[in-house]
Amino acid sequence: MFRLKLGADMILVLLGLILITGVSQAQLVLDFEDGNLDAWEVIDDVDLGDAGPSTWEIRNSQLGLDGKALYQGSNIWGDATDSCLMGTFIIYKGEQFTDFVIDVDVVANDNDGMGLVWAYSDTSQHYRAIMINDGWPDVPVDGVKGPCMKISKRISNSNPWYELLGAMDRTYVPYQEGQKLHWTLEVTGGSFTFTREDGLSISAEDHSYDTGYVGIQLYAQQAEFDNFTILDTYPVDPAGKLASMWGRVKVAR
Ligand SMILES: [Ca+2]
Ligand SMILES: [Ca+2]
Ligand SMILES: [Ca+2]
Repeated sequence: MFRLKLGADMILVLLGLILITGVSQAQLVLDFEDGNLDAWEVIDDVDLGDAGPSTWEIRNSQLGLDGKALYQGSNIWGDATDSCLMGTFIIYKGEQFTDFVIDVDVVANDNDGMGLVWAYSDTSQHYRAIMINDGWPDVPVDGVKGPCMKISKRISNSNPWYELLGAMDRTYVPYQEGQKLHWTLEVTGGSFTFTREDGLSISAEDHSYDTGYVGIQLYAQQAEFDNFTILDTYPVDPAGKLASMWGRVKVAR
């Protein structure tokens, strides 16, 4: 008959295991210091209006970030009718994520569209949070004209491209151009919260897409990015992991 006697030391070990498995989270910091963009894929959107292709590169920061930074210097923008803030993506292909927190340093060299994308499968399937200080698009297909910040779901590679999930326009505060900015995006179980360094924040919820790649989207914007940090917060079978670790502890005794 199996008998388990829980001594105080065993209880401490078990509590320690629960703590370790419960909070064990992998963090990835992409600081671009190795000059290597092999893990990233550049995708310029379809039917673009003007000024492509994109020119993503790693350069020594010229805008006050740390050492080397990711930079996009073209003014690539727009679908043919310029209706929904499209341009270019750079997607980190090293790993896919479900629940996570992204932190990134940003400096904008223009007043146009920039933001993050996630649950990215391809140009027709992902989410984005994007902001713009300028007054575009002139005739927005989703009804929200800049200056604004919004969260959208990409649903097609033709009109209407994106479905609006959340928007801020009258209360939007323009970001500072030429200054070091910081963004945080938290994604948990289909809830999204994008927060800027000045506290301006937008949230939305959707459950169409879950796992996918993460990256950056620009519309007519030149900007540097650095310290692109991804904290994976998705619990990978914590019960199974705990059971197997507990089994090893018992065997060891
Ligand atoms: Ca750097
Ligand atoms: Ca502009
Ligand atoms: Ca521009």
